[in-house]
Amino acid sequence: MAELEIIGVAQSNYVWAVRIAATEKGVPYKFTPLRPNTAEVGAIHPFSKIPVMRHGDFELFESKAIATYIDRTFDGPPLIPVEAKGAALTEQWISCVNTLIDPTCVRQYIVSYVFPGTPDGSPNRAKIDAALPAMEKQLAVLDKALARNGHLVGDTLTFADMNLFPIAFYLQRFPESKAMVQSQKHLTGFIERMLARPSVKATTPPPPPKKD
Ligand SMILES: N[C@@H](CCC(=O)N[C@@H](CS)C(=O)NCC(=O)O)C(=O)O
Repeated sequence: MAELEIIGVAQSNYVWAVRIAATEKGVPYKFTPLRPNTAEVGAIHPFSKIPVMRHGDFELFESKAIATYIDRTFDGPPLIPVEAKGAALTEQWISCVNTLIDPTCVRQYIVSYVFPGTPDGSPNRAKIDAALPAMEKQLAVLDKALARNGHLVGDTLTFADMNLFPIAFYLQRFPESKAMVQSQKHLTGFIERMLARPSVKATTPPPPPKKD
């Protein structure tokens, strides 16, 4: 069988989730580090976002679609439960994280620190402060969900957990969100357990360079 190729930037939460998924599934893959909005990525993704995937002559974009393809194509532990309720709950949490939590926690809050777009490059305080009330509520929802069994769905790891983990990990890097995560013990425990997994250790992106 052709080698799977995952394309994107290692630091992207969506790329990281897909790499964790391939590793959990036990699928060897080639990682091609390419930025969004490059010709190669744009040749696969119509809006030139990452991750994109190639497997032989089959090309795919969207992280959930890529994870589903990996799950159904290769042998290995299921990333998405086969039975209807588990599959639906996995879909539910992926959709919730991608449409509600990522826009607030990553695109609004984290991006305002990392790519602030301010004249002097300082964090965009207005955008950060505006995100905080929604983030409080969102992290409390995640904590409650994780309180049941330590996973978002059932009592085993699914792609819903893999999809959430990179966001939760990055939230620990910034002051307000670090404090919020620390106040949610089930979310903190989830991050610690995920960090101990070989799939996460094998795919963790290098830390950002220290600023002077
Ligand atoms: N729904 C997409 C989201 C992908 C996405 O937004 N990727 C970001 C990086 S984390 C990106 O490519 N951003 C570049 C841009 O929007 O121009 C997925 O699940 O793959």
